[in-house]
Amino acid sequence: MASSTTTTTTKKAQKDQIILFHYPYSPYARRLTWYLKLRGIPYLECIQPPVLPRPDLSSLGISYRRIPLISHNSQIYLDTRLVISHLESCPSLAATYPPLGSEPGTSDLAVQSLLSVLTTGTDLFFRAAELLPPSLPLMKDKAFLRDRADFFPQPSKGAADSYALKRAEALTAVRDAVEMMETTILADGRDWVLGTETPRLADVEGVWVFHWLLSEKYGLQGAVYDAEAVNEKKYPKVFAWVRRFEGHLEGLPKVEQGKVKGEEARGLILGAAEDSSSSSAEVDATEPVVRALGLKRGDEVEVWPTDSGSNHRDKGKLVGLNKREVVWENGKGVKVHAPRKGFRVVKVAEEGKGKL
Ligand SMILES: N[C@@H](CCC(=O)N[C@@H](CS)C(=O)NCC(=O)O)C(=O)O
Repeated sequence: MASSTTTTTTKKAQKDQIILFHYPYSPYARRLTWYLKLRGIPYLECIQPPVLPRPDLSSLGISYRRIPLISHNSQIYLDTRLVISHLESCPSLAATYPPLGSEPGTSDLAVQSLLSVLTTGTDLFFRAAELLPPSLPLMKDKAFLRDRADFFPQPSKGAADSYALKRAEALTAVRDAVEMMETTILADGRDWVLGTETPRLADVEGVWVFHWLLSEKYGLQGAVYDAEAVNEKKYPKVFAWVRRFEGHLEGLPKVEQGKVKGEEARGLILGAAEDSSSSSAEVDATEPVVRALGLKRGDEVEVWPTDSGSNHRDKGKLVGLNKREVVWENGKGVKVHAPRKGFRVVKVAEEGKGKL
């Protein structure tokens, strides 16, 4: 949302240094830049091309193809769900930048978590993506369309739904989510999801898909192609919430410290990768997947997301695995963290022992 300056100075790795790898029109990336801005957490950005290849990431030994991802203290964190929960629970950041999430043991935390499930754990994002207007220049770009055919789960053979029906179903799914927000959480006219003075993590979790589709300034114009289904008269509270959120973010000071090119980002990350060897993650022997696979620290594992971009799989030596995350060290010596939710971990079969 905010613009940033280009820096030419060479940067040194600093404590709590965050590098955000993204491209600005990614709605998932916006979810993260808003989160960082609301907390006031500074970061460097390393802008990535919207389609593969992404040599900046391959040179760090990363096959994962989704955007955004971050490095924090030279370790890589994949997927906004893990990035946010990692930043929320990081004690050194919390000392300066108070967390945005709700307290454990509260119904507010349930609302926050369920909104996260709605926007990142259901098919809502995929349905919203089906509403990308065909008039968009990107939608006429063959290279982009080929690239995204590798990213999105492909329909099963024989599913020959018409384009019009697919879009109508997508709009129906989006309409239902808008209606749910209008008639439940926002129904009493509150400004923010939890009735707070300013937006909290629950707002970030909830608003980003709606903002992507409905914002007049930054949204996908023409995505909601049938104004009869979703319009401001029918859903005034949702439209006002999206606008209020955008206005609030625009009023905050910027937190980007500048841009770094891939080479500089790589220098910062690889240069300090050895210092990050004291990762606290351990392999939790009580985890069902650890038991099922007989996993131990140091085992060679393969990890990939199951909902999209599943053709891009990472391998490395297992460092830790618990309820929240799996951590491995890749061939470049970089520690990579992925969430357990939405990711699969398997042990790489040893030569001659057959596949798992
Ligand atoms: N669950 C992931 C989803 C991320 C995602 O789907 N990002 C989209 C961009 S909005 C993406 O990676 N698209 C394909 C690409 O850019 O290569 C997250 O929370 O980070």
